[in-house]
Amino acid sequence: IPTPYEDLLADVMAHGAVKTDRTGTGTRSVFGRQLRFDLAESFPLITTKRVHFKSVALELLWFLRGDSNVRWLQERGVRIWNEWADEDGELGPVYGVQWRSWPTPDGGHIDQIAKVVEQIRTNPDSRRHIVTAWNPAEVDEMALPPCHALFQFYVSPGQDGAPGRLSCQLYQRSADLFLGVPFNIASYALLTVMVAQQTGLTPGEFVWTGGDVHIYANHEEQVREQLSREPYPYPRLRLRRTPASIFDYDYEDFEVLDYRHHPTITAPIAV
Ligand code: THF
Repeated sequence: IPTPYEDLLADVMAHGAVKTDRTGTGTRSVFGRQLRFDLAESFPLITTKRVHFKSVALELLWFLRGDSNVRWLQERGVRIWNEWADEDGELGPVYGVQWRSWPTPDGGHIDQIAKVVEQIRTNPDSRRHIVTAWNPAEVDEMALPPCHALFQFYVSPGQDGAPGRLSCQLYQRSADLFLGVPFNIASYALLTVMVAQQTGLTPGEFVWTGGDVHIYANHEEQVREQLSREPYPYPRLRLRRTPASIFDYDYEDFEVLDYRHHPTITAPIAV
């Protein structure tokens, strides 16, 4: 069983430089790492602890709504963005806003998601299938500048009339390896599967590239526990229907099959 995520946890524990950070928690940190997951084989939901897929999926649907307020998540029992919201639940122009309505200088807006799906369909060989949440003009208005900052899709041509394969690579500038990264991997793997379905392609690879990859000082005990566990094979993901567009998915459309995992490991989130 390949365990790139667990190997990276061990790498950072062994080789991470002790480094202070914005939150004052303290980390062990390395710079520049890459993980690859074959989405044709299975769905990369980490098995050495329980990952709450429902929160992952609802967060992704919330990004795709173009939402900047945590209320929609809270109404569905998802609390993972509460710490950063103001008293009205606002986060500023974060992921969803940049993905769906990047402001242009002339007062218009760019729906990067609608555009990239259309481009994958009509011009699969393009090397410009990019969505960026990193808007330098607006980072200072965001409750938190984007950690998963930019992603690119890539279509491998199908052989002998078979459908092509859709891959995705994410650049994550800052990676909370124990708490955030299992969410981030599952989130982009899910997005890739959805975009593949919408464009008539089969899921290819998800490539995760991390910038500052760190383990917080108050997660080290949890990581040691996690590294003592034997990984299971990843589960599979099934889509129950083909929605009319990338914006029409519901949580009930996703079915995770055969998710065998070790127990939850709780840890405090650095704010
Ligand atoms: N800030 C920090 N310090 N780390 C992050 O990973 C992170 N994010 C988002 C924004 N700021 C961040 C928030 N994402 C959890 C998971 C993801 C989050 C925030 C919190 C979390 O607490 N997970 C728990 C329980 C989750 C649940 O049951 O719903 C877990 O055990 O996984 C990364 O993009």
